[in-house]
Amino acid sequence: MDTGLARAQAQDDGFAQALTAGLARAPKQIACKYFYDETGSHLFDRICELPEYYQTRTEIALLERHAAEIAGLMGRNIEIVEFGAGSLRKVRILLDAARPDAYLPLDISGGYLATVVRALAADYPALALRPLVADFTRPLCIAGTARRAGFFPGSTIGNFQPEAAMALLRRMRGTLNGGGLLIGVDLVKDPARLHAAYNDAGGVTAAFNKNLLARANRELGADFDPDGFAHYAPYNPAAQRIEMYLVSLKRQSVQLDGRRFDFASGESIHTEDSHKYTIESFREMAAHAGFRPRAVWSDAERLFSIHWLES
Ligand code: AVI
Repeated sequence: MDTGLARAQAQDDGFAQALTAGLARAPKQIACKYFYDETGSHLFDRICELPEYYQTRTEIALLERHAAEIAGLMGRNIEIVEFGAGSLRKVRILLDAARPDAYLPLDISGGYLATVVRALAADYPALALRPLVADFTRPLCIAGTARRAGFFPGSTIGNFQPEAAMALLRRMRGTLNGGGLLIGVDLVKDPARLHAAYNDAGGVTAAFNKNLLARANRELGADFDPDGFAHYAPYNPAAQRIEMYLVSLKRQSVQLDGRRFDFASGESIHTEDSHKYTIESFREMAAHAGFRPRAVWSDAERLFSIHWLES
């Protein structure tokens, strides 16, 4: 698991209401945070391992290569706050290098946080573990005055529209008590490479996308026919983003929550945008959000970037 958007739980995350409202809109849409029920989180873990999905392994390699420098920039006596408790593999690199006083994983899922704490407690006996059940996309207040290093890997920032991304960065900045933010950002690149990453040969991303329909059937008693929809994920070069859709392959109707939703053949549900940035465009956005962009690390192919932003 890689992201903060991940691990949204089946309990009551507003899926029913969001889906009925989203299907009533033209064009139809649903927020991408609803991908991450248990099945969706497992599918996302598989995406992170795909040969076509360069992001996860590139970010991990960057963290490993630059851990000492990152730790130096973070400084001593800090707390690390992770926005969306993500891949333990990534945060362990930081915990080992920066040796913070405390780790505050922040996630919408209390169950996942308990797993994180259990996994880390044995290996880091001196580390204070302070899990926080919270939705980091909402206004945030984290008690305490210690200087913090925020951690937001996985290019989850790309799943927000630029205005919302800027607002999120601003809110994160407000929780750092004068510290900085370490953030992973996927880069603009050859569209063919991006296209392959979201249209993998094994069909895992397609299954991840269609799991939204299966989830609606499982949890909400809807009657979607997942085979009646196609996964469609083109790169939009003007907007510099991958757009993900579920496209109806026929004229069909779906029952959900006592309501009927009609689909024309070819009509789509917009399920995700994944924005890509240049190093410069991201630094500019971070500066608009009030940060001072300091260091940036990227791989030789310029696939992915990690930024250290000071507040
Ligand atoms: C979580 N997020 C950064 C992923 C991305 O690349 O935008 C989600 C994803 N969607 C399809 N593949 C991966």
